[in-house]
Amino acid sequence: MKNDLYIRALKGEIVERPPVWMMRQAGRYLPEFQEIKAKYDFFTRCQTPELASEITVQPIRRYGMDAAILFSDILVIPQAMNIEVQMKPNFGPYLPKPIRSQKDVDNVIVPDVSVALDYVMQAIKATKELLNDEVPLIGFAGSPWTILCYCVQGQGSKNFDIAKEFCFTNPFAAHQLLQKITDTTIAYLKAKVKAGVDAVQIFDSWGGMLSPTDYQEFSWQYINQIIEALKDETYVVAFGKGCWFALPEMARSNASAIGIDWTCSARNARYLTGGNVTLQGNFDPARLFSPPADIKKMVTQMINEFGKDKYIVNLGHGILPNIPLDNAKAFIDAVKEYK
Ligand code: 1CP
Repeated sequence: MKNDLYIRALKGEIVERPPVWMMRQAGRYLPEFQEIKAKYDFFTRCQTPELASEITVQPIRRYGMDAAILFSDILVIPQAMNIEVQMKPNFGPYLPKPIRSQKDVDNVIVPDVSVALDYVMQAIKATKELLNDEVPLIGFAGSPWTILCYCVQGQGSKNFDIAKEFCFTNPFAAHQLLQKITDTTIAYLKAKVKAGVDAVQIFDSWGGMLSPTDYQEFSWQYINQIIEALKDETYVVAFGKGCWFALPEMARSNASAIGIDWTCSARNARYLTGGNVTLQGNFDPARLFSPPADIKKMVTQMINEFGKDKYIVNLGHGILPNIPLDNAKAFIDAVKEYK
């Protein structure tokens, strides 16, 4: 690997400067992505290796981040499990037959991922060729809880109230569903590693919807199963949005790094994780609307606060679709210029 800064940070090695990439960097704000998006619908882009690999490398070509993340979506998992998932333009994910009963859970399958998600493995192989060992490739999956949220709610939500109602009125069925998603995700991430990804990230985007106690029961124990199953094969990064309360527990796990959202200070994140774990984050994505010169100052300060070692510079959540190109560039450049 010509640029292995990201891997070295995951190993906790001393580095000249921290590595940088941006969550949701592939697809969203780049004009070259918008061109492809205008021609092909969402799942065609995911399922065509030439398109998925091209979208994956677009941000690397333009900005030179230290890692690429495969263009795909967390919802390819429920789709492979026999749950219909549509991606509606200007609306987002839509699942016409949400899971609401034990019978619905019984109908969910744990698929052979090497068949059902072979297109993802082909996309990884095509991307590795395009990347030509310049930078590592990150594979990802949603946490079982976050996937359950969509499966039960049927669409995005501000509070995932129906998903929580299902868990609290029918915990037996909810845990069965979570275990099926976990088993599928483990097989899926193992196949991704075999296909060539250099690390994997688990997105628990909606973990912060749960109380600390419910987080342990409905989210963390399943994420931890995934970490334990993958830890000897690759680096696992766990990112939970709104999950600062679980940082001590996360830091005790075998994850190689922990993602931090922007509501937690660097100092608090280091304190809660014991100071010895690699952390990733946590620039407020909306702060990329500030003028480029201000972005650079804030990024330098963020690195000083986290410390340059055991640290991966990132946003605290995905980049917003309407961020000016020069502002994204200022974010990446500030890290590369860090002394
Ligand atoms: O047509 C389109 O382009 C639709 C927009 C889009 C894109 C570009 C969706 C629909 N998914 C994606 C790609 C995607 N999704 C990636 C690829 C790599 C990248 O962009 O860098 C990744 C990593 C994801 C992960 C994802 N999808 C998450 C977890 C991360 C996060 O942002 O919290 C979640 C929650 C989703 C669900 C999803 N897919 C798409 C949308 C609009 C949403 C969110 C809907 C909601 O708010 O509930």
